This record gives sequence, C-alpha cells and structure tokens, in this order.
Amino acid sequence: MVAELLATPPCAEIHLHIEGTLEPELIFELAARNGIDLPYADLEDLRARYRFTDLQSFLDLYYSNMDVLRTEADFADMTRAYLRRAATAGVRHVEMMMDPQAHLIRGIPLETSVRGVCAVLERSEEEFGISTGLIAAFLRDRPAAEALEVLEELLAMGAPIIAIGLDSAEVGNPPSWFVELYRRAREAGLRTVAHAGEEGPPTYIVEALDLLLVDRIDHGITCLDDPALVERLVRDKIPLTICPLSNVRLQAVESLAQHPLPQMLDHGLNISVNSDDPAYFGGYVDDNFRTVQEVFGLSRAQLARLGEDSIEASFASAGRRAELL
Ligand code: ES4
Ligand code: ZN
Repeated sequence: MVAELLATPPCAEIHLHIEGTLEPELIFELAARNGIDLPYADLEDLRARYRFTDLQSFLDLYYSNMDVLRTEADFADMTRAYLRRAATAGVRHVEMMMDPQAHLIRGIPLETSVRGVCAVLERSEEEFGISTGLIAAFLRDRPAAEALEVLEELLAMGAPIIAIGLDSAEVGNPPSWFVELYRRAREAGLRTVAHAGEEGPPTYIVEALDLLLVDRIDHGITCLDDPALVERLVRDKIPLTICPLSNVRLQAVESLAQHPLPQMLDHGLNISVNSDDPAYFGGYVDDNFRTVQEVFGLSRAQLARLGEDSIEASFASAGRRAELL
C-alpha cells in the first residue's frame, strides 16, 4: 500500500496521443451513436486484437478505430474520459498530441476535431485540476507538403496549439523531410517535438535536433546505441519522453526488465514517464510508474526526479511549473 502511494510522483504527462485514449467501451458507444458497423463482433473480439508485433501493427488498429470519431461531441467525450482518468493517476499538467491530419484525410473537418478536443481542454484546470497544452502532430508517413498545408490551416483558424509534433510510422520516414514544416511552426511561435528513436536509428534523433531544432524528443530510446549522442543530450538537457509500457507492447524492447530507463537515469538524461496510447498499451501514467517501480525498484529520490523532470520538460509557463514542482 505504501509502495503504491509512493509509485506516482506529481507529474506532467507530456507524451500522450488523445486518440490513443479511446477505450474499447467508448469505441462501441460512439459506433452505436453514429450508426457505424464495427468490424468486431463484440468487446472481447476487439480486445483480442490488442497484441502488437511492432509500431505498424498497432498503427493499423489505431487508425481503424478512429473511424468512430465523427462529431465534436465524440472528440469531447474522448478527451473528458482521459482527463478524468489522468486526474486519478496524479497528472497535474498534460501536453497532449492529436492527429488532426488523420481526421481530415478521412473527411472530418479540422474545426470538428480541434473544437471538440479544445472545448474540454479549456475547462480542464477548473474541472480536473489539470492544466493543458495541445500539440498538433503530423503524420511522417504522409507527404510533407500535406502536413504544411494542414499547419497553415490550423494557424489560419487560430487553433490554440502550443507546439507541433511528428508521429506515425518512423522507419524510412526521416525527420529531414520535414524541415520546412518545423521552420514554419517556429516562425509562428510554436514549440516543437518529434518522435525519434522509437524504432528508428539514433541518426533520426540527431536529424530531429540538427534539422528540426526540436525542444524535446519523443521516445529517443535508441540514443543509447550512440554514446556521443547520449553525451550531447545530457549536456544540452534535451528531454526524452519515455513510454515504458508502449515500448514493451510494440516490442521496441524485449521485456520491461530490458527497458533502458535505469541506464537513462544513470546517464543523467532528462526523462519523463508517459503512457503514449494508454487504451492500447495496458495502462495510464500511474500504471507505467507502478510497473517501472515494481521491475526496477526505483528509490523515492529517483521517482521524485522523474516527476520533476517531466514538469521541467513541459511547456507550461514558469509560474505554473513553479506551482507544480
Ligand atoms: C504512436 Cl506509439 C506511437 N508512435 C508513433 N506514432 C504514434 N501515433 C500514435 N501513437
Ligand atoms: Zn507517441
């Protein structure tokens, strides 16, 4: 009991895909509401498909399940369900990614997805005690020109985003293709993050830093294959957003015991613990903390540091960060 209470420090969740919080029950509820015939017989049949061999095997299900998100209310319900659960997990601040482009290409206007999510984020601090920021993530397995067009539309409509990100299938889709997108985002005053080194090589992490000039790296676990890069990440205090259960479920690591989180702590990297796509990977941020605590037996000081690093790595205002620390 005491160990459980110690397991989750006050923290910011800064690597979360809101579409990855869509739980099987809500998928069925939204399908019924929108008159959609799901390709699954029942909840059990859907749940049986949550066994992944790599990132792509997960992405196939993730994009397919998004089909139930049709109206502003659907996006709002999904967002509210996440925040309610995150509040019980000990999350005090969240920077969530959404994939507006993924919805746009299946015919859902940007206004629908963005307004649905934002309507709930606006009230989050008051309703759940969680401050928020929204990150528009772009799909690296789609043309860079399309991403740039979507960014321009988001800017034109005044979407309240604080940053952009880069996600979806990594290997073969290098950061170097997205230089113009990131230049434009910075010009518009946005912060920047990118998935790199989840399945891809450390050179993708270097590209994200050198060419995209990102403020944080999402995942970045393959940096350990390049000692000079680790040294640079430590020296320049580049935060890496780590998602332990995700890495295990997508077989980026062989088992939790093989996860490099302890080495990363030993190197002095700024790392945070995050849930990535909690509905798909077996748990929310508290489940991630509990699991790493069980497997690695982290000290109270190490757990506190993970919480503090997450807050320091966030894009919250200096005032809010001081309040959270
Ligand atoms: C994602 Cl785990 C992960 N990796 C890359 N792209 C993603 N989109 C949603 N989850
Ligand atoms: Zn992710």
